[in-house]
Amino acid sequence: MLTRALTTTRRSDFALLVREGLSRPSQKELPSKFFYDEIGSALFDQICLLPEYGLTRAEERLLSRHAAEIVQNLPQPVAVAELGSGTGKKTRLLLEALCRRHAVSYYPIEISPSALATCERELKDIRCISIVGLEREYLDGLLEVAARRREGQHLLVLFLGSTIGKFEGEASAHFLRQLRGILWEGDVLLLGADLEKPVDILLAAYDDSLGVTAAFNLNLLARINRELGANFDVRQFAHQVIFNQQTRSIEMHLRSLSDQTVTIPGADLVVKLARGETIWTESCHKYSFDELRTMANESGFRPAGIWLDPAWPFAENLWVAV
Ligand code: AVJ
Repeated sequence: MLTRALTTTRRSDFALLVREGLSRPSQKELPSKFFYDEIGSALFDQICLLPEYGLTRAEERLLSRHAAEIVQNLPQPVAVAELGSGTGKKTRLLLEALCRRHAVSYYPIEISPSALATCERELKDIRCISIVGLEREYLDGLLEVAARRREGQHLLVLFLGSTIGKFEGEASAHFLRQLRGILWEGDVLLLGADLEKPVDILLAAYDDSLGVTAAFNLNLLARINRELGANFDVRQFAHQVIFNQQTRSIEMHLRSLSDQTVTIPGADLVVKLARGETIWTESCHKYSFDELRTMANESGFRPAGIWLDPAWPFAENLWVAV
């Protein structure tokens, strides 16, 4: 149906955060949100097909089995906002179930224009939804959706795929409290959370034998070359995955294979890397049930439903704003 996109340009945000992350005196880092340019988004779609990466299939199974039941637990009428739209494949299952009750406005919020375009293309055939894509950061986008809501209309926020796991430690609770602050009592959050599982399974999921995840990780350097005119020799870096027992998180790093100096004109920066030094690119926290319950309570939500996949420990959580 109706498709519109609201766009802003943020090239300078990329330059700024690359500069900040790579000038750190100790652990250098790059924000994982920049993985998803056109190539990165395509690589992520391939990751979701890998036998080792069971996460996306687990969530797809949960939504295809339980969409009707999830929808029964929602207030109505409801508008849907999704944080990070991905390809729209999982969202379709929910939107189709929702459409059996009433027509739905769907607001995918996404900083990657290519991901947003894919999602809009994939979902526009669902007749009872109107799609308004917002090329924004999550909470900026959500504020905009909240401002457009009609009298008596509730919000369903989708935060799928365990993307919540990228927030380190206290940052996840902080993010959820901010999100809660934009919502009204009775609004709902559907939160996908990957659960704790044996470390060998996790390591394989983030370091697959075909090297797709390695390419996904290395693409961040290639993107800095393309967009900021840098001269990273991508072959001088290796994909490295560790499980951090303290934080219960998978960490992805890019390890420098030699002493090297890289120039990044677009970020006005020259970086020196020692052989063996890493750039930390992503954390993916793995949750326990207790932790999810505590997180809900501490951020102003009441857990109202949880659905679990039997094959790959993953939880779809329905939380009501209180
Ligand atoms: C999209 C953040 C949920 O953490 O599993 C997959 C990203 N990185 N393989 C995840 C990812 C490497 C993914 N999230």
